[in-house]
Amino acid sequence: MPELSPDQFSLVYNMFSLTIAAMFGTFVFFVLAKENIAVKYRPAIVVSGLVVLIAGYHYFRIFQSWDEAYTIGENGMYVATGVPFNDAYRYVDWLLTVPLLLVELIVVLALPREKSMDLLGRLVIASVLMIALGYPGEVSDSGSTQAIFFVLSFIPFVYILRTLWKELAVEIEHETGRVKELVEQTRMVLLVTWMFYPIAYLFNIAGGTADAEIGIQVGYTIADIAAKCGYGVMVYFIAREKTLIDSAPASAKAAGAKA
Ligand SMILES: *C/C=C(C)/C=C/C=C(C)/C=C/C1=C(C)CCCC1(C)C
Repeated sequence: MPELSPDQFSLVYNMFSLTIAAMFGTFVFFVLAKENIAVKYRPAIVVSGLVVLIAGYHYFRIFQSWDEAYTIGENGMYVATGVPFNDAYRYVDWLLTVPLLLVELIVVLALPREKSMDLLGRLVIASVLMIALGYPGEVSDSGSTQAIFFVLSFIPFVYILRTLWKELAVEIEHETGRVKELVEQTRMVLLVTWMFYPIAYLFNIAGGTADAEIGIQVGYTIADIAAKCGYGVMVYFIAREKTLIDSAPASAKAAGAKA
């Protein structure tokens, strides 16, 4: 654990605190907003709520672990207490939440059952592999181990993004108007936010300096808020729009389809 200046320590401390607030705040939003959504799309909102609840809990533990890992030394810098900072909370969190994020999207699209199951099966397996293969590199101090597991984890990462991009493009063609726009935007949010993770991971390879440690923690934290809260709210917008369309009279639906 590198020595940190008070500003560096506080930046991470405050980012963790902000993330706890964002996760639980978004959870309350989903609980309240669920009522606006037709029963058919509600599971997507329930899963979005689960994701931010699970992540909020893990951030609480990550926050505690950060606080226990450092103490103020005689030189006024933050030094390691000897209690290791627990990276496993983050990876356990991803192992649970990443497949659920993919479920959110597939459920709200309401694809034909067989298509949903096929896509989900492949994406969930790939996402579990991606996280499980990233972990040994994240906790290793050896540059070559970090690099090898980066590459191994990157393979399922590309597979997921490519599958979502290509296969969802076909499904998006069937959507119209506002829903189509929202699905395209949500897919883009997923792509951009997920790219933050391998970039933040690269700070590991840059070495165990204070700046690298800050880059990793702040990078993952910003990515988690965007990829869970921001993306979850996008999924809610899709569900809301589909609810409105489904409950509109048939004539309005036809007009909507033409627009
Ligand atoms: C809410 C948490 C999310 C969306 C986490 C996503 C995590 C990734 C996309 C992680 C990807 C990684 C690589 C592609 C290579 C290096 C190791 C990882 C696990 C950081």
